[in-house]
Amino acid sequence: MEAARSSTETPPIPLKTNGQGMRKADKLRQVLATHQGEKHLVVLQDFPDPDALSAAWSYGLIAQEHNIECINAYAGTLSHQENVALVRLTGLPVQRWNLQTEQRDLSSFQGAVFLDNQGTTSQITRLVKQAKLPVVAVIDHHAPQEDLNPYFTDIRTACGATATMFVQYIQEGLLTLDANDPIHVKVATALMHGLRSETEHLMHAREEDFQAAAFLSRYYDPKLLDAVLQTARSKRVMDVIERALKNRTIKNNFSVAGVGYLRFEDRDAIPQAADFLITEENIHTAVVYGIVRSEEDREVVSGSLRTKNLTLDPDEFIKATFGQDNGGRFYGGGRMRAGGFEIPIGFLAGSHEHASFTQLKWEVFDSQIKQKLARLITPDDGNS
Ligand SMILES: [Mn+2]
Repeated sequence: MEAARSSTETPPIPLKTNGQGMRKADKLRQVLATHQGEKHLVVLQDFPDPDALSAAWSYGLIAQEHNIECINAYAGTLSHQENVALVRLTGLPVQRWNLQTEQRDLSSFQGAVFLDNQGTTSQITRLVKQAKLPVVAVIDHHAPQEDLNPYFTDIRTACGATATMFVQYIQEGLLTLDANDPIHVKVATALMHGLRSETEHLMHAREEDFQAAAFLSRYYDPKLLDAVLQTARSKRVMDVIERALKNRTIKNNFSVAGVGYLRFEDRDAIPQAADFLITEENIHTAVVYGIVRSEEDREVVSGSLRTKNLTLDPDEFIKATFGQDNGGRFYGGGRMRAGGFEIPIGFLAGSHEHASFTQLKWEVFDSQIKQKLARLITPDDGNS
C-alpha cells in the first residue's frame, strides 16, 4: 500500500488496478483538503440516472469530511420512474434547476464538480463556464468528452459504473460507512441500485463491479432496493415503447425507431424502449429517438443506443453518426453497450398553430437521423 502511494510513476493501464484506484483516492483527498470550507456545485446530466445520483450523494458525504458543502443539481427531469422512487424513498439530496424559467446565480459557489458526465449532457455547464467557476473534479466512466480542465480527473472507461468508482474511494478510506447510520444505509442502497442498473443487474458487471457490490452488501437495505425496483412503468412510458415497437425498421441486425414527440418528463421512455427493442431475436443494436418537448416549448431531439455487439463502440458510433456542432461539440457519446445523443432544434422549437407544421418538423428530423444512421448501418449502400 505504502509503495503504491509513494510511487510517482504512472501505471501504464488506467483500468481496474487497485493501485490506480488508491492513487486516485489519495489525489482526491488532497484536492478536497485544499478546498476546505468551500461550497461546490455538483452538476449532473439533464436526465440523471441512478449511477449519477448515487455518485453525487457519495461525493457530498466525502466532501463533507473536508467541510465542503455540496449542492447536487440537474437542469432537466428525473424521468425514469425508478429514479423518482429512488430520490423520494431515500431522501437523496438533489435539486432541479429549471433554466428556462429561473435565473441561477452561481456566485455562492467556489467550485463545480461533474459526476458521471463531463459537461456535454448538462445545460448547467454553460452557467459554470459563464461564471468561470473552477472545476474541482470530473469523475466519470464515459469516453473522454470535452476537457473541463479540472483539478482532479478520474475517467475510467473500463469501469461499469461511476458508482463502482465511488465504492472504491470509500474502500480506500475517503468515507467510513457505518451500518447503523441510516443515511449510510441509504447511500449504500443507492450505490447498489446505481451499479446494478448500470450493468444490467450485474449481467455486464466486471470483477470490480462485483467487488463493489460485495462491499455494499454489508451496508445496503435490500427491502428499500426492492421498493425502488417495484415501481411500475407509467402508461405514457408504455405508449412510447409501443410506438417504438410499431415504428421500428430492421436492417443488418440494427433496430431503429423514431417515436415522435414526447413530454420532457417521459424522456426516459426512450432508453427503456431501446432496452426493449434489443431483446428481439437477431437484433444486436437498437436506436430509439424522439423530440422531447418541455412545458416552456424547449425542444430537443433525444436518442438512446443500446447494443449487445461487443465490436460496436457506442461512443465512436454516435460521434461518427452525428458529428459535431459549429462549436466543435459532439451531439453525444457513450460508454460500454450504451450511448445517447441530443440535438437542439433551435429556431424550429416550440408548438405551432398548424398541426401540419408539427408533423412536418418531425418528418424532417426523422428522415435526417435515419439517413445519418443508414450510412453506418449499411455502409455499402450508395458507396458502390
Ligand atoms: Mn454511469
